[in-house]
Amino acid sequence: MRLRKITLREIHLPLIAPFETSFGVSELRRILLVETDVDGVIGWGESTAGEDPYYSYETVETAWLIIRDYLWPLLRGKDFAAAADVWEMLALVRGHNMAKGGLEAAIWDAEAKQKNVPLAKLLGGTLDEIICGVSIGIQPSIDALLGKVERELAAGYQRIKIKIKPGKDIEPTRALRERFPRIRLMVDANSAYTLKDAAHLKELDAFYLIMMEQPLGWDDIYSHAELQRQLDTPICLDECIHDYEHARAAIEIGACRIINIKLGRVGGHTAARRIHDLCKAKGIPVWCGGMLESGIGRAHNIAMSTLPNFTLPGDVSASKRYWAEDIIEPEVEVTQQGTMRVPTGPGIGYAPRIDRIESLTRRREVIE
Ligand code: OSB
Ligand code: MG
Repeated sequence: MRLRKITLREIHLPLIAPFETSFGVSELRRILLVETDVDGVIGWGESTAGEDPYYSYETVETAWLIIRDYLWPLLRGKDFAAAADVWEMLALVRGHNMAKGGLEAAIWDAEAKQKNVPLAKLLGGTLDEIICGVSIGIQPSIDALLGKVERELAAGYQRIKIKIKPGKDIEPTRALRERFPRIRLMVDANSAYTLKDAAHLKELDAFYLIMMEQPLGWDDIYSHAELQRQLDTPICLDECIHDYEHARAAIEIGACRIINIKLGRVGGHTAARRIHDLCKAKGIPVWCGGMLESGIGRAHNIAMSTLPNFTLPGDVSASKRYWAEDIIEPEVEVTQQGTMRVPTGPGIGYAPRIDRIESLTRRREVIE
């Protein structure tokens, strides 16, 4: 296989409602789509880099530059046997996993299409239905939050995650737990606390959460181990886990009992699968995180979630929770049981709507 051409596009897609986390509010997604031509077969990927360097240091701008000026030259004119070999070929570039992940995922889609198999199968996925949860941004009031959770539960979602930050943590969680005593509930702080808040975070133990996601520093594995020793609630790491070695360190020192795998954060399917396999061997359950992706990134998340250790509901939810109209066909839908059926067509199994993508495109560059 040889990569012949890359087309980068930045599309602008307004969220149907603002999404607030401890690091800011997102209303309009700027999304970097990566189209790869692999021996004439087209594959699609999405870089999950954000508009601003707040979740991680990457942005749409940095990912674009890294793909064009550093990743493309590493692949140009080179033969490889499979998409699984691409991650290693990009190793010269340190970090920039969201840039790598968007490109690498597109090559996986192309290989699956070339072989006429679903991407999930090519990855070694074994599940034909995946389980889904929702991530709910910080709400203006507790009533607004309760109403929102009620609607998501009625839609069938199996797990509710709420975003928290100092001052908007204990009370919303308490209110939800009182109203819905039996649901699978969790919180995600996106690194809004420090170890000085340990006693405060310990108050959340009273609400028997299935986990607390990334309470401390985005790159601080060690402090999470100190915190985990003080909490009954399992810690799940998100931001901290950039690669296999971080996952191994976190597990070995007891910094978490669960890991959220995001394709972009770890640099694509090959890296994600390695982390998945490590967690499986160590008895650490994983689930698929989300980054407010368009249908392209969402489709890759679904394929990844078919690996056998994705035993907890992921932040993989229906297109219509985010977009008035998605950029793929059909849109991603969830069943009344809070599951998704994995598509059986070749590659990601959802067709990019080229006309719609073109009309949303603000910037385009062909690299060959
Ligand atoms: O921490 O999981 C996160 C969105 C943007 C940045 C970080 C996170 C999130 C979410 C949304 O929680 C998940 C989704 O796509 O639904
Ligand atoms: Mg998170």
